[in-house]
Amino acid sequence: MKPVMKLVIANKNHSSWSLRPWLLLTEFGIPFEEVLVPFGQTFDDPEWKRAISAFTTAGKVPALIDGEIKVWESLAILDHVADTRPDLAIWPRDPAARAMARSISAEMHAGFPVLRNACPMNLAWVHAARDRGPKVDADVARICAIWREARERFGGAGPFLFGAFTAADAMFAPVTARFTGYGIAPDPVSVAYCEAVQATPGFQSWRIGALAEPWIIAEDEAAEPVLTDFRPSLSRSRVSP
Ligand SMILES: N[C@@H](CCC(=O)N[C@@H](CS)C(=O)NCC(=O)O)C(=O)O
Repeated sequence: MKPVMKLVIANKNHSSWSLRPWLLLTEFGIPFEEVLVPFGQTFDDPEWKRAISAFTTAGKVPALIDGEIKVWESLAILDHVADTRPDLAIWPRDPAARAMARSISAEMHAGFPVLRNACPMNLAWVHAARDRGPKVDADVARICAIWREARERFGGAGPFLFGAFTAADAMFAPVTARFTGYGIAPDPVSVAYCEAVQATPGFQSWRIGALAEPWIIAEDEAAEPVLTDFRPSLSRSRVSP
């Protein structure tokens, strides 16, 4: 029998890229073994790099090991999973919806660096809304336009971008965490969409794991006042409101 796939990830509180395939596999009920290699004090910790290189030459997470096959880059992992499970609508079946889902997933994978740098994913904290500058606003506006268009054209009866949960939602899940964590709530569609993704059993289970982690990575904790701290005993570098 083929061994179960191994998904190599890092800290659930911080590793936004790891969240994508983990959420996809979990939401579709696809069995996998989780291998969590915690970051060191920093993202380029040499010990972590050594440990992760046992799984992937890319030296980054996520990475998927499916028997003899190794896949890295979150989007490629989602595609590989979809290839191995044609019985599941991991990408939407309708060609127009599928084309849009693939386009926006690629746009997400390659884009929005300003928002990502300004608002690192940290599930332990909620920060107050504030002006983060026109470049962050531009990223947010484009993301909201994508979500509105997908919901209007293909949302149908379900709460996700293409109605039922698909790989596109897995790609955008970390951005929903950034929106919630930094008080970014520009319109009702984006607020409802963030709530829908974060209400999935997969996201809730990831969050429970994240909040139970004992690790802090100071370089990825935004030096902004914290409104809500879900790990008060651990957050040591925060700025008090
Ligand atoms: N484009 C990659 C990005 C992977 C990535 O940057 N992962 C981060 C963790 S969220 C990482 O491994 N950082 C460690 C490093 O860059 O050394 C993907 O989609 O998988």
